[in-house]
Amino acid sequence: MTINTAGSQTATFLDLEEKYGAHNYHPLPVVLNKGQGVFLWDLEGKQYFDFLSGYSAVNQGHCHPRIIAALVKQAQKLTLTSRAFHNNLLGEYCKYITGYFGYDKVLPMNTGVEGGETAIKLARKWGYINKGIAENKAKIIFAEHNFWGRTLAAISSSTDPDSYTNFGPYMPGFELVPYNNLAQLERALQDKNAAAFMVEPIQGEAGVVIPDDGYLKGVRKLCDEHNVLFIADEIQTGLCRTGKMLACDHENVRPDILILGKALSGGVLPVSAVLADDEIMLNLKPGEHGSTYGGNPLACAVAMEALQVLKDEKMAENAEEMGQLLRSELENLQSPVLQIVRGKGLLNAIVVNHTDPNAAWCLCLELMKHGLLAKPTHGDKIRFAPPLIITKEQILDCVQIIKQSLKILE
Ligand code: IF1
Repeated sequence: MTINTAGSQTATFLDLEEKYGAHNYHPLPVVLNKGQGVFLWDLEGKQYFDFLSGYSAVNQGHCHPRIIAALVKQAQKLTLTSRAFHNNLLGEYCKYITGYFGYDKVLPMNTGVEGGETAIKLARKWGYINKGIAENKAKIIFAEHNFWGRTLAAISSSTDPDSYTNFGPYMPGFELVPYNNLAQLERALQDKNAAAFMVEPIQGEAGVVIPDDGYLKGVRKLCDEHNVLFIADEIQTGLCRTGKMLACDHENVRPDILILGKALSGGVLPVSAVLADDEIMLNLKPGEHGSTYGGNPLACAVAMEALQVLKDEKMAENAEEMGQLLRSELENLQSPVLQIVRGKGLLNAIVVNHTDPNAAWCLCLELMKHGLLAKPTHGDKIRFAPPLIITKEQILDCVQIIKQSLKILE
């Protein structure tokens, strides 16, 4: 891989990763060493707008002062007790987050995929105990083109060959239906062994695929009619990213199990959470699930501050307003290369219309050159998802960078 980097320092760091790190990513050739708000800086001191936000983990902006203060304060007192003992943060956090989202209970985990695994275990257990499904017959339904992580269970529900090839055999009891298709979902839910339907309210990795208005309401209705749990994976769409606190709020639907992650810690450390009411959550007895770091006091302190900041700084409202501005400005460019501009709030993507299969990658390199960092997803799509604190002036500056960068493809 030949890299034309400005500084030898960058080349040094890229070489270290190349030589000593697994090659499970293909990042843009930039080495960052500082982040603040909507900005990132590289080793040479060049400033960038961050249009990826850590895949929506940095909704509150890089190194948000209140979140960092909460981290530092707690880090000097107590970071981990394990769940073998109680600590003085977990109970307060459980009360705070269940009140914040309106559920009876929370099960704290770390990564998003652990949240997904936890939700599926809760759904299977509920299927056997509450729905009376025969032992080991529970079915979990997923939407095609879903993405919920990299574990063997997660890739067992994937339709992306890059995610599952040569990782078999796969988890049994998983079924797929087309996304945004209520008729096909209804057919699948008629199976008496169906325990849950797990779905992203907007499919992020698939390229910000937004279902028809009414889809989520339809999912809710069908799950009620067929006594199947509705699991919403809001790990990427939640926490103000789409212009509401949860993407489900756009249709006023309440999932039976809500999974959160990423921005739950404002990009500071892995924190995820699974929320559900007692009928589902209390099926789990002591010793049946957990994790070393789940519910650690450091994560509790950070998550409470990260959640409070979202409300105090009205980030959902700003995401809604800035997202509309970004999409309308991009459409007004009338660039022949910008085939589609789509999104909700500040979860947006463009589809690049060009004969060169590497056009999206080339555009991202050009954007990087002009001070904006974004990454292609699945070939021709580029996600535009800045931190939710971005201002109108910054959006307009970014549109100018995008306009200038598009010239390389026009
Ligand atoms: C990577 C993608 C995004 C997620 C949803 C669960 C998880 C994710 C909707 C699991 C994680 C991350 C994983 C990260 C890049 C990023 C990603 F490109 F991989 F697909 F956002 F779209 N549900 N998404 O988006 O959460 O275990 O990672 O904390 O694997 O490179 P996690």
